[in-house]
Amino acid sequence: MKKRTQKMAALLATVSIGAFAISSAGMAETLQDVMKRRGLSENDIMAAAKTYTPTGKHDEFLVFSSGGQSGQVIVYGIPSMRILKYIGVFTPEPWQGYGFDDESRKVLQEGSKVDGREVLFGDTHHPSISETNGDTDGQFLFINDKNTPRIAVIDLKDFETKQIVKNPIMQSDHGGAFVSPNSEYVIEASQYPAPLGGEYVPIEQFNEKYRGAVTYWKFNRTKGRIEPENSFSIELPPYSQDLSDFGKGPSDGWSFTNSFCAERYVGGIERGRPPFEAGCSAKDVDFLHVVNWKKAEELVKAGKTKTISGMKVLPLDVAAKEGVLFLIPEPKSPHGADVTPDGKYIIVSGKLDTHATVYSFEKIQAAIKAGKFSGKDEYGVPIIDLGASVHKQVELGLGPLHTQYDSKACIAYTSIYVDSQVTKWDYCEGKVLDKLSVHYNIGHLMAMEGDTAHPKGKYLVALNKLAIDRFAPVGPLHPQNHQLIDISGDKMQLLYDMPLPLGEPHYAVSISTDRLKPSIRYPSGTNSRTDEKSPFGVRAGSEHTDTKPGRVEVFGTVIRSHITPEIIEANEGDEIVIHLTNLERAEDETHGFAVSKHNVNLSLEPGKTVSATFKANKAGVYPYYCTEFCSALHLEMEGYLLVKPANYKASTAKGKAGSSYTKADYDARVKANVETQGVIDSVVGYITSVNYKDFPQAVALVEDATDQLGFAKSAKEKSEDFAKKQDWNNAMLWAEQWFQYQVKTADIGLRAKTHLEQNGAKKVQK
Ligand code: K7E
Ligand code: CUA
Repeated sequence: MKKRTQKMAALLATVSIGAFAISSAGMAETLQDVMKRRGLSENDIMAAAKTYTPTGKHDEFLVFSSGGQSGQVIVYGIPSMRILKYIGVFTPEPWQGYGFDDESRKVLQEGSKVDGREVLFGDTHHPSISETNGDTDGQFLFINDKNTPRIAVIDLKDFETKQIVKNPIMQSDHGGAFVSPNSEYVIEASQYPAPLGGEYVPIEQFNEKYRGAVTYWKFNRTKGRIEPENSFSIELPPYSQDLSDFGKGPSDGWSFTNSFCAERYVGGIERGRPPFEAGCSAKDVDFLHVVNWKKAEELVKAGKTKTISGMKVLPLDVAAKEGVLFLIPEPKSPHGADVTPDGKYIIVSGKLDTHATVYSFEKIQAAIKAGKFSGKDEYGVPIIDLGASVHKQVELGLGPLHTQYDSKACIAYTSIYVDSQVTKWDYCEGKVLDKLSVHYNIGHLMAMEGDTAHPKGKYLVALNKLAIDRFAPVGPLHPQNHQLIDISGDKMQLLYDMPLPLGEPHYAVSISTDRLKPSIRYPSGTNSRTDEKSPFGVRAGSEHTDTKPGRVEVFGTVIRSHITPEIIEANEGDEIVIHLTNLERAEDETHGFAVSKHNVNLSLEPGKTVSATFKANKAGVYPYYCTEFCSALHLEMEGYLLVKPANYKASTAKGKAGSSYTKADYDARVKANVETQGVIDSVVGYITSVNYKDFPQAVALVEDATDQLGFAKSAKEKSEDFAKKQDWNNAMLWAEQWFQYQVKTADIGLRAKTHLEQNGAKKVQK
């Protein structure tokens, strides 16, 4: 017993000598020595200095990257390139309990149940942050799934997926998710033409019956949800629509979607036909779709739509006739349509052309107004003359793809796929300014807030398709490679290679960290997937279990370091429903909950209520436990699910569980507790002797410590009550629980003390 108290005192002592220990170590090598030993140049050191982020310092920008086929979103910081989180979106993610608790499974299943099948992966391509006046506002994140056309809504208050909407008319998508300047709509354009609504039509009727489409999903910002009933689509010709962007400023109210395979070619290698790749690139131009979505919105309101699979669709002939849809030729098999920050231009690059084309919105409007069309396509859509709408065409390199913008006026960066380069250029003057080689075969690229009305410049990330020789080999499947580039000067400088172990990430978006205001806890008893109070949340002391024939329903809680209840009894074949509420208020005090040999794994962040429903299909003894190392007694955060066989008769055999204790044990425990209180008092003495109230982090820790001390007090009272009744067993056990709360108090107190010492707390006059 005494030993534990001594340990605590030793712990306290290490805190105060820690600073000395650090300064005495590592004196031997100089910076030059390290550079020599590791073969680093001065340029390397400069790059390191520009990215290295010391302990405790935060990144200037956060990035939300597509996780590709992993169906997740990857969150990392810039300039450190440290990964902070994977957000489960279209795929179950066990650590976050995503797809394992009933609440999140509902979100996932709403999006993953497709015509009776369950699709548990997503090919995520383009994330997009909600915008206000064309600038990212940090409230919501959207991302599309190309394979099973869907859009997910992630709330950036807690970085959790809240909603997945399936597109009922498309069979694949690509041109999403991108938001209108005030996030009224999230756009999603189809990729591979197919009959709208998903019916079967022979491929020979491709031109007549196969179609593309673009969907405008109505977003309700107050509710934080997409409203399918207020959303609409526009039917498009069966060209392979590709990427989309919304206009802003002067072009607000319009959207732009490029396309490839305007040839409408259908391959069939096995039938002796040349492949898709030959037929889809045979002609010199494809079409940029120019859409007046505000006008489309009016026509939808006026009832000019037909309904396909529950979706309001503006028919192609109506869109063509009513001035909603126009086409402009674009050279050759383009990829990417990116509106400039001022909304005056749209840049499209041809994968098989060395040029980027800068379209002028003003010229496009003039041509439309004057009715100056070079003709119509087969579906009656007016075609605007390329020459009449172009501002500049600039030769950038082999295989230009995507474009992002700088904080400096007229400066753009375009990814050059075949050359594996980034080209920096001036789209106003049509001049190339700089080129930087990357490794290898860059796809998208991303500048800080580089697709908004006010890009931040500073850094650029190259999202490369191949990693080849950049990292230590880890087998035939290579990591992805995001390369960080400094764009603050005239010349671009490569700073850092980050391997990403999830892929393939197509696009990423960034935001100034200070624009994000995520919460650190939920109001107690919250269903985080609906943002509402859970009907299953309980407070401390009102935990209970409802048992009915065939069903056991537990309303429990978790808090350092126990789960209530600790024993759950059921019969073989019962349905078991466990609702748990995390009673913690303290930051980062997440508990987990897993049941032996069952597919149950929950994550309970402070305040959250989650539920698990499963079948106890086999009799046995199943330990359950907390999966997060939450406290010193985390391993003891455990319990038993006891599943009795059918027709089980209680055994008459005598049994015993645990040890028994005497008065001497109790007295020794109490004596040790009193000494521990002395240690706690000294920590409290230090904290209250400094200006801890000026440190919000310390204040939060002190609040938590005060909570724990309150629990210690009530355990102490219980032990004293049992002592009065000379029930030494229970008296000793409650005295031990009293000690456990003291340990938690001391642990938190020491954390506060360290924080205060490291952040320069000052003595105050009492
Ligand atoms: Cu891979 Cu935007 Cu889907 Cu280009 S996309 S690279
Ligand atoms: Cu709670 Cu470990």
